[in-house]
Amino acid sequence: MTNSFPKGFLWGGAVAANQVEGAWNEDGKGPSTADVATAGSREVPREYTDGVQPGRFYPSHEAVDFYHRYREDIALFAEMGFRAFRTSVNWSRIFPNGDEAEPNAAGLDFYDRLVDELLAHDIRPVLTLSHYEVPYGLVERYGSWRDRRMVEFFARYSESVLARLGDRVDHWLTFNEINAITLFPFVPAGLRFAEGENRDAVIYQAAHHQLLASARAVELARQYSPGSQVGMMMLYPTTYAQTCHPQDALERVQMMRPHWLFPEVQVHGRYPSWAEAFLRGKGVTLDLQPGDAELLARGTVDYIGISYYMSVVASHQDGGEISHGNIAGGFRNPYLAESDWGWQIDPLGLRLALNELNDRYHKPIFVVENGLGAYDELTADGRVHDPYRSEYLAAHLRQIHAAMTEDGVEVMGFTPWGCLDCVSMSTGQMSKRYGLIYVDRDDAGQGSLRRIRKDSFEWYREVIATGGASVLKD
Ligand code: BGP
Repeated sequence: MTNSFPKGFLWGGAVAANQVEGAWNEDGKGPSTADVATAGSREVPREYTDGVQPGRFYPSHEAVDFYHRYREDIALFAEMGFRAFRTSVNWSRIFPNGDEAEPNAAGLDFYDRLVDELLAHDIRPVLTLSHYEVPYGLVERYGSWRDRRMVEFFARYSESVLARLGDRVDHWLTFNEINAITLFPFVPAGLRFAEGENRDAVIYQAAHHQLLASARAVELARQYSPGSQVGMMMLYPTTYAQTCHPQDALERVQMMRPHWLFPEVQVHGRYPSWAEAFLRGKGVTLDLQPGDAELLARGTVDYIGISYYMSVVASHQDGGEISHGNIAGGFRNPYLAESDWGWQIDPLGLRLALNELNDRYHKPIFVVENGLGAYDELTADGRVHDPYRSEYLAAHLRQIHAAMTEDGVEVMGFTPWGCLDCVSMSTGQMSKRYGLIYVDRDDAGQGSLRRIRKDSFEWYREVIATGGASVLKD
């Protein structure tokens, strides 16, 4: 173990349904929040239109056509030696409007075939029930997660998925980056606001509904997928106090609270002691109903899934230049390099994240997202030479290994983000690529969709084949 990762370590890759599948209106699928997101860039924010508007370009509608090409893609994952593959089930494939009484059989059939294909290659599916898409019908009719009825709609959806796939899937995640609701509320939760409304009141009430829904899904997983492990999943922004000024240290705690709130509830099964004052400070009084506390207490998770891309800096006063790229906010850290999209690169911050989570929650941690969004060039030799990507991943893997061997953290596996190039969540671009596999498609949706192994593909194959020893010896 000192020179490699443990035998059962889950090496693999991760994507999300709405960013790879395409086929946005095939086989009965309804539109989702992801399907109303236009293409943007680092400078131009994506627009979330009111329904799908004719003449606009929506990158998720075709994405990289995984819906039709999953067999070819899974064969490539198997070639790299994947033991696990994380994707999500697209809610609006199963309940096209979200509030139907019965699921769409064709939607369930697709995930059934997908799971079987993975298992045939000895790759374990890691399935997220909700990854950044909500059936658009629920946004229009109920205002999405601001409405408590969403808990029942989600439970019905989860039950359909778990009943169908529960016998073959042994790793589940309930909500992707559940804490991101406070950072960009439309993408994970379909929230829109009326003028003058207290946004925090809407956000934290919606978050409460998601926490209840997550607990329901955990309970249903125990019933339909016995023996499986169910995780919560959060974006982890390691946060540094800018100076040793005590107020900066306090600021750091305050910046982390909106993130910690979620594992507090999902791991411990109750709101932490600081929650009430924290929410009151934002003018929020939660509508808690009889039975909520008991449900949260019953629906606790087995493990913590994290995405880790960056660290941030907290300061109680003007901390200098704001780091505009970092989706988690904060000030620029002069000690760190950044990606082409301004995300600050900090491998050691991942070791700190793993330690902090381990110290607080004592649960196994699965690094289900990490990676470098970068411009790639398909060169004249028909290849993509991307040493920057393998260097980035290797540096993070070394820190995971250090956390395991030197700090005693239990890490279950590593599934780098966007193992197959896909549509960027924040910008809608194809040119922000994370993949080990290149997909021939550009920002305007043009291209053959052909798959090409990047240099990082060969690198990762070697990493997996050697149980990680190849990155530890460098
Ligand atoms: C996470 C999301 C993913 C994903 C990734 C990279 O926040 O869970 O869906 O896309 O970030 O982000 P982006 O695509 O914006 O570069």
